[in-house]
Amino acid sequence: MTTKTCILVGAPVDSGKNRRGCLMGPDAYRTAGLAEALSGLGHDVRDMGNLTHAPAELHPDMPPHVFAAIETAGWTATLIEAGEAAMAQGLPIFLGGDHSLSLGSVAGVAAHAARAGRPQFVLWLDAHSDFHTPQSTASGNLHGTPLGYVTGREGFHGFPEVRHPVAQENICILGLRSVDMAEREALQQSDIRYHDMRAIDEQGIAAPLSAFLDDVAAANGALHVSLDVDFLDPSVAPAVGTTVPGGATIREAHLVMEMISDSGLMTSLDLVELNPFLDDRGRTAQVMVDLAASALGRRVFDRPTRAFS
Ligand code: Z70
Ligand code: MN
Ligand code: MN
Ligand code: MN
Repeated sequence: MTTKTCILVGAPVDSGKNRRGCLMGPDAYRTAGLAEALSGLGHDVRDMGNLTHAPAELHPDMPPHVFAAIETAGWTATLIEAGEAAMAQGLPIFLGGDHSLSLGSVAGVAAHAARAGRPQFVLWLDAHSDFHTPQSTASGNLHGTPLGYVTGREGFHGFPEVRHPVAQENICILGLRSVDMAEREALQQSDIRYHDMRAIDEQGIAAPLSAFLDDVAAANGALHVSLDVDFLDPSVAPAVGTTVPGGATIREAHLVMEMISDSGLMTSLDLVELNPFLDDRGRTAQVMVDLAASALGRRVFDRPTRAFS
């Protein structure tokens, strides 16, 4: 595969839910050897260090049950700017941080794509659909809202305006097995494509992913991949606050990453929801680093490059 300039963007976002610990994520990825793994594959790696969030103010229309809305709004503004800037330098890898960082990372990379005249696509690897709005969330946890925000759903009062919403039909979610009622209805009415674990058990994970990658290639799209730790089964990735049994295996997850790498289409990546406080001797951080390496060309044996469109 071609050599990339990988821009590591530390985003110790911990405001997207009540349980603390994701702020330690960026350093756990560094400790597990992310930079060394990527440079070992021949990539140029630049670690930008950790961001700190911009100040923000509470908007009177933000529902009061929403947790830490001001801090997350500040992170969103910071990450939009950092994401757009990092896209101009290479392939950003956002080191989370909880999934509320993706309000900013996705909006930022989408702004870059819009300026380059390319459609933005998003592959969401997650047990959850994260399609809530601040009004529809029952938990009040904004890590359950990034796909709502970046597609331009209403109600994110006090957050930066989404100037370049991601088209629903350009989003594919894989791994679903925990979807709230309000989200289910909104998802079913949307053009987002989603494949729950039952569909993956029945058809395998390669078929839906391959169809999506074909569409990205045909549209000359930019592809953002957002990898939530809870996409994986908790038996192999315990370091996450919201464990849901029945997740992807190590083999399924590596296959997804290898297919992404073979496609040559990925332009940005989030590694989110790692809570090192809950880890077992660093094994979840190591799995996430291994998966990032697979997405960036690590192989046992090379295969002939698969043609996407
Ligand atoms: C639930 C909520 C969620 C991630 C949990 C869970 C959301 N739908 N997202 N973990 N990454 O609270 O809105
Ligand atoms: Mn560019
Ligand atoms: Mn998530
Ligand atoms: Mn999740």
